[in-house]
Amino acid sequence: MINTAELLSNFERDGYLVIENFFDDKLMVTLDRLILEHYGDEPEFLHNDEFLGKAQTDVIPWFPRNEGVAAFKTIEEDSRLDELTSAILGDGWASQYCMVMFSKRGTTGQAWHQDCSPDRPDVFNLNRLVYTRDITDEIGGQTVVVPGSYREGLLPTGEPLGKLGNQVVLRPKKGTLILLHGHTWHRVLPITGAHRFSINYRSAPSGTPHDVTDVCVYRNMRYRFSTSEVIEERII
Ligand SMILES: O=C(O)CCC(=O)C(=O)O
Ligand SMILES: [Fe+2]
Repeated sequence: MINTAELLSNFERDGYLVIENFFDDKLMVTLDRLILEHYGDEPEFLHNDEFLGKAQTDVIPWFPRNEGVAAFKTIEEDSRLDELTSAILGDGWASQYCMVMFSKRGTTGQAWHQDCSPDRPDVFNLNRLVYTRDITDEIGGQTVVVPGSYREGLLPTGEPLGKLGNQVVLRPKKGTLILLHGHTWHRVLPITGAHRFSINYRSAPSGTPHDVTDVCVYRNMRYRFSTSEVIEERII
């Protein structure tokens, strides 16, 4: 049983929620296998060198729903997830896309960022992150967040991989659901022990532009993915 009212109030306080054992093991094993099959042994980075150098973000995305991989639909249809999402985003919220983010062993993970600009507090995305295996300190790739930061406006300029005060390290396990407000300051720690991936069912409140996450805010720049360009240098 999930207590939606309590979870909602925690989400509003912190800008994120971690719920362990939300999804059953069998589904996690199936999705995990499909992801490994897709990437194979030597997946290639998609982004250009400028992005990889400046953003210090080593991820290889895959959109399995665009290729009609049916197993990934089960999560979209989960009524408990639907109820929680409605509580957070309100009626008429929309699903944006399902994206797997894969990081190879030995890569930097993801630098501090906000998925979209916090200029307007009511214009944001919600990450609904699913983990098909345990993220342990041996593997690395822990997700790091600053509680309540989604209400603090712009991510401060500074070291893209530096420590932020009040940061909290999350270690999601197989079957964990993390709900994360796109304005929350967050990052992924370096991947040291093995490859690491998460599945993100991005969603947004009714009326949010579909390309709301096209421009991502890092501590040293704003970056537009659709045109692969730095649209603003942020002076550290
Ligand atoms: O994979 C994670 O744990 C976080 C991913 C992330 O930053 C995002 O989906 O926006
Ligand atoms: Fe993010």
